[in-house]
Amino acid sequence: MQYSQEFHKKSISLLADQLGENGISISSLISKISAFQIAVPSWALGAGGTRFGRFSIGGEPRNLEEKLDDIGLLAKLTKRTDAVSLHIPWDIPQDAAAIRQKAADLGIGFDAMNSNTFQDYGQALSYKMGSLSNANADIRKQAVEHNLQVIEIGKSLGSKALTVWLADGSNFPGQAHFRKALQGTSESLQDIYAGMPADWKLLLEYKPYEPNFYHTVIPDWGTSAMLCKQVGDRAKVLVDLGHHLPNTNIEQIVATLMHQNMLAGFHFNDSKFGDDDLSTGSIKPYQLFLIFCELVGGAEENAQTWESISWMIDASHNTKDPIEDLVQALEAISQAYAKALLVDRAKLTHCQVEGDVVGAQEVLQDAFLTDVRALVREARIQSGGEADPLAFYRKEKIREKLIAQRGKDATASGL
Ligand SMILES: [Mn+2]
Repeated sequence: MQYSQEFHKKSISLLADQLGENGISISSLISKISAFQIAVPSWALGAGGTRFGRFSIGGEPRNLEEKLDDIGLLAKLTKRTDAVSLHIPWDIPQDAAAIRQKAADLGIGFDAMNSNTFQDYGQALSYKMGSLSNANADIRKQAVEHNLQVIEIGKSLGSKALTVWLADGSNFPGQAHFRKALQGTSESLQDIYAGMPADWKLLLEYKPYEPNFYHTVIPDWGTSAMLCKQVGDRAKVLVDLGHHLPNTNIEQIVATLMHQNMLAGFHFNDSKFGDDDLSTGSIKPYQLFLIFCELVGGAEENAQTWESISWMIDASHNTKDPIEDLVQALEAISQAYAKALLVDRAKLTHCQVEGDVVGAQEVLQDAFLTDVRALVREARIQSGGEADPLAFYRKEKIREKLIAQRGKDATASGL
């Protein structure tokens, strides 16, 4: 919706009055929203593919340098991201020092490194039947060595974390030995963990199905947490919002993990049916809000510190301009966070103790239904970002400029 500068000022002052009456300071909200930065994955900058096709948006980044340029642009417009999450082998830097310098010049750091043992890319042994869990010890060893190489590349860039997502599993009964697959995975992860610097953390992702459809070695948060406990203190569970069966109570999983200080971080996206990787907040914004309520509550009640959690977008699809999509995602995440900060937690606790179910729901709805767009915009303006990043992007014809510079058929690496 179009808005004038004057309307924005009126909105923010009205909101300040309303929140002030409830004892909430707007300036402390603005500083929290401004400080909250979400990493962008290198594979979200090109049009995503499906099993059926891929439609290039044009002007996609052709190499790591151009991916950094796109994230630098996003950072400049939104002030909501300050890091990139790289994927190896898609993003192997030719000159790590030069890449690190370029990123620093753009105000971009290196978030968690992602290994890839879910496809073959010319390595000696195939991952067709799995990687860290493979029944063949030589393949497990090769997969461990790949992860160790990813750590080395990450060290050269200043990253401090490794994310492991395993596609390992089976498509038919009898294909895999469940217990041996878990044992192999646990031992492989221990070998990887032993090769990690002492200030790194390991983020272990889970997913119920796909690409395997009968069994997945790490299908859920419980299995991931169990493996992490076998591996070490710096191994924790990564929650990818799309990696759940329909209607799973993800906010409860978040609370449970925080209760055990086992939440490593997030992969933000949204879904209607499965691992759809749709834009965060586009399908289930109330769920996203409830997840943030648990995050804010868990941090305030010292279950786990806010700073110990990693934040990243993991979305990619084939019908939007990827930069516009990321602007929308960063906005949706900031809004959900801002709304969760508005929850009257003392009142909520009172309602819980008194058994006031209606009152508790009102507390949450009050926060969720508050229009925080002006607040998030004000935080962005105060940080030096664009008041309306999407409008700016379109007005400046940035995609057209990227197409002129990189070509209509330029394709980013990824799926
Ligand atoms: Mn993910």
